[in-house]
Amino acid sequence: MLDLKIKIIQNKINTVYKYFKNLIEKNQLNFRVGYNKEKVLSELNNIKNLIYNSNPITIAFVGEFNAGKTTIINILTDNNFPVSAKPETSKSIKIEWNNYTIIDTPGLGAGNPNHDKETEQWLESADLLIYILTPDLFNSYAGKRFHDILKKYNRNQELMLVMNMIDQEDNEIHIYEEELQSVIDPIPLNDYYPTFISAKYMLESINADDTEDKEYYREESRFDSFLQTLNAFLLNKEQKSRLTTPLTKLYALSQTFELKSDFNKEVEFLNLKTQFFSETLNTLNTLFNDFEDNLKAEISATSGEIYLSLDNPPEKFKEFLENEFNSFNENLTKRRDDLIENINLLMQDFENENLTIEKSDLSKEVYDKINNSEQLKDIFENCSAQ
Ligand SMILES: Nc1nc2c(ncn2[C@@H]2O[C@H](COP(=O)(O)OP(=O)(O)OP(=O)(O)O)[C@@H](O)[C@H]2O)c(=O)[nH]1
Ligand SMILES: [Mg+2]
Repeated sequence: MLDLKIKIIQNKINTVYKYFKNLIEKNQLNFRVGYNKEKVLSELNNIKNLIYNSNPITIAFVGEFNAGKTTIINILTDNNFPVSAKPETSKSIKIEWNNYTIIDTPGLGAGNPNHDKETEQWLESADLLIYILTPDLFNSYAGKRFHDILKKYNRNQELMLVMNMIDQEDNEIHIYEEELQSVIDPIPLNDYYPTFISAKYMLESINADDTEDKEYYREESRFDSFLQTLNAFLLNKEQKSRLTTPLTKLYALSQTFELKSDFNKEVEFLNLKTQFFSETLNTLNTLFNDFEDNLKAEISATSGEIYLSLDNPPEKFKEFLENEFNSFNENLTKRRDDLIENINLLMQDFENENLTIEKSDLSKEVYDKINNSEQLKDIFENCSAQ
């Protein structure tokens, strides 16, 4: 059922794609430096493939040089790519991992423009980003660079923050959290799924012979919390990223050319629609987040009740347990039904709002213009927004 709704959104995005395709194929255009008609059409074709794509999504590990990107990827993927205290990775490396494609990029700020360029390409194009920082962030250029990147690439919704090398200082995690928050204000830090780890300790745990050492270093490395957060991040963002990536790319592509004739109204109309799609996606995402939070709350409430009852078991303990499980099931069913209902309401709003846009003065103006111009009819043929 959810799949079906996503299909509707995919079809709408496809309509926007068709708009663009006709616009580009049938018009006189001015291109930005480095672009021409063939290039734009071929990129557009790539975007079309993305709309319904089920290819593995790409996760780029980015951040300062020497922050431990390759070390972390090696641990995750059980590889042995070279790491070093000098700038080490110079070309991006692709690694297939659990249905994802991980990209190891060269670090930023090593003073090599080719490294920075290579990485910036992934900052733009990877589906999801994992930004690796170190506590060093706060006494170097790294903090400013991180801040600038957040601003320039506008990938807030697709970025996870990992602070590595916490073994280097003896701080409590909340100190790092507060410092990080001050760099990214006013965005709440938790939007970025922050985790704080030591890849070095994780390696020591892997290589330790002694079980006690293994456990000690594993705990100190905080790698388990990283894995847990990474899982949540991927689950939550994956579906959304599959939908927003083609939209973001269409938008970026629209910045590479301009029409020689006056299409301001059409552009305004398309922007209105794009914005409205992305708002719907955000709401959908919030619904899922809330559902997940509620689910966790139900689980912890029920297990809490049972846990407390163990100290002082009620007389009919079996019955008590049955009741607990029944009410847990009931609550769960209700939460699920609420979610489905909310999604249906959202989709209804989506249709209504779409209709309002279609019936607006702006829309009327655009369609009148199309109807009265043979050239425009040709362009928008077959792709009037349904
Ligand atoms: N103290 C400490 N050192 C680490 C940690 N993780 C990695 N290192 C070391 O930091 C150095 C850089 O690690 P890399 O994994 O090569 O870092 P990178 O981000 O891939 O570096 P580039 O490829 O140059 O961008 C190596 O000497 C690692 O052994 C950590 O958690 N703590
Ligand atoms: Mg590296």
